[in-house]
Amino acid sequence: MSQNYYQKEIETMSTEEMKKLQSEKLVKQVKHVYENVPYYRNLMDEKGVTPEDIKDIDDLHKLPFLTKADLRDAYPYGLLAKPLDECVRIQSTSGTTGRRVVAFYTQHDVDLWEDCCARAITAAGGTKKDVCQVAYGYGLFTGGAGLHGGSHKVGSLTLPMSSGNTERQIQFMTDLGATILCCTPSYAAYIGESLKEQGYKPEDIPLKAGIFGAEPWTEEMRKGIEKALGIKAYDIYGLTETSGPGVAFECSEQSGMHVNEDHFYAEIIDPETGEVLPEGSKGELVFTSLDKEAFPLLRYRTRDICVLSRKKCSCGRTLIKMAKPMGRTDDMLIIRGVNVFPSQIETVLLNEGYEPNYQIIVDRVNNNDTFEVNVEMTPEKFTDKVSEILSMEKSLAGAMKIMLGINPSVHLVAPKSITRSEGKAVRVIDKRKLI
Ligand code: DLL
Repeated sequence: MSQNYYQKEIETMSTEEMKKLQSEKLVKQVKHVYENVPYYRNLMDEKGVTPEDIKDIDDLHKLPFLTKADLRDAYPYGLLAKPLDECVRIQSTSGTTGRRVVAFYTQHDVDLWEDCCARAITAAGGTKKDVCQVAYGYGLFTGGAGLHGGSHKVGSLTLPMSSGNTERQIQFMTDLGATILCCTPSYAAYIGESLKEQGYKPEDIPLKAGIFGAEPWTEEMRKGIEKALGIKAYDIYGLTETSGPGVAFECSEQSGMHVNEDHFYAEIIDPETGEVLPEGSKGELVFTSLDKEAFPLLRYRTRDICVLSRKKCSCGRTLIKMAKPMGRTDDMLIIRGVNVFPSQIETVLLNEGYEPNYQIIVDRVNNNDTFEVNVEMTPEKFTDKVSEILSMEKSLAGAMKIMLGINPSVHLVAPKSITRSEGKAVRVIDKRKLI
C-alpha cells in the first residue's frame, strides 16, 4: 500500500496489543481523575467504585457515566483535572442547546489532539506537499484550530481561512492551488455551488480531497460534493468535550471512521438503560478519554446514535470503526409520535434529485403537530407552472411518507432562498417549545 502512515505502529496494532495499551492508560487515568476531580470522585463514590476496581479496560463498565447535564452542573471548572496554570488553551461549543461547554487543554492535550487530526489528513492522502485550506471556523470552535494544527504536523502548507467570505476562499483556492479543503459538508456544498456559478468546472479546481465533518451528512451528499469539486470527500468526527475533530476519521475505504482508540475508547450503549451493547448494535456512542490531562472525561455520553465495527479494513488500519452518526438522541424529532431524523429527509431529497437545501418546521396547533418541509427547487427542476409545482410537492411528500411513515406538507421554494451556512447548517425549526 502506497499511503504513508502517520503513526503506523498504533494505527495497525493488533487488537490484543491495543487492549493492553488501553488498559494501562485507563488505570492511570481513573486514578488521575479520582484524585483531581472531586465531582467525578463523588459520582464514583455514589456508585461504590474505587480506582482499585479498575484493573483493565473490561472494567470500564463499572464506572459512572458523564452527561451534558454534568458538564452544565460542573461549569466552568468542576471537571478540570489539572491546575489552571498548567492549561494553555480553552475551546468551546456554540452553546445553541443550553450552556456552553468549555474544554481545557494542557500542551500535552493540544499535541495529542493535533496528532489525531494529522492522522486524519494523512488518511485522506495529505502529505507535506499539499496545500491545506482550513475553512472551518477559527476561534472557540474546535474545527479551525484542530485541522490547522493537524495540517502543521503533516507539514502541509496551511491556509488559515476560517469559514465565510466565499469569494476569498475561491480566490485563495485557485491562486494558491489548494489540494485539500477542510470545512463542514454544508459549506463544501456551498463552495461547490459558488464555483459552478463562477464558471469553474470540477477539473479546473486544484482540490483532490476534502475533510468534512462537524454535522451529519449522507452518502448522497458525499457523492454530490465529490462530483461538484472533483475530489474524494472524507468524513471526520469529534466533539469539543473529547478535544474536537479527529476522534475518528475516514480512510481510503470511505466506509466509516477509524476511532483513534489509543486515545479515545468507544462504547455503544442502550440510551434508555445504559447497558453496553455488543459490537454491531445501534445505540448511543460513549467516549472515555484515555490520556488527556486537563479535561479527561470518562464514559461521556455523546448523544450521537452510531454503530461500531471491527470488520477488517482494506487500508490496513486495525482501529475500530464508527459508522456515520445516524442522528442524535436529542436531534430526533418526535412528530405525531413518530421518530424523525433530519438525515432521513436529506436522503429522500438527494434520491429524488434535489439538493440538500431544506428546512424542517415543526409546530403544534390545537394539540396536533404540524410538519412542514421547505425544499429548494434546483435550477434544473425550476418551473413557474403551479400544476407542476403541486405535482412535484405531492411526489416528494409521498417519498417522505414511505421513508418516515408520516406525511409532511412539502413546499418547494425558489433556488437559493434558504440561508446558506458557512458552519453547521440549521435544518430544524421546532416551534413547539416542548421543554
Ligand atoms: O463539531 C468538532 C468537529 C469539528 C468535528 C470539525 C469534525 C470537524 P462540537 O461543536 O462540539 O464539535 O459538536 C459535536 O457534532 O456530537 C456530533 O453530533 C456532531 N458531529 C461532529 N462530527 C460529525 C460527523 C465539533 N462527522 C457534535 N458526522 C457531535 C455527524 C458530527 N455528526
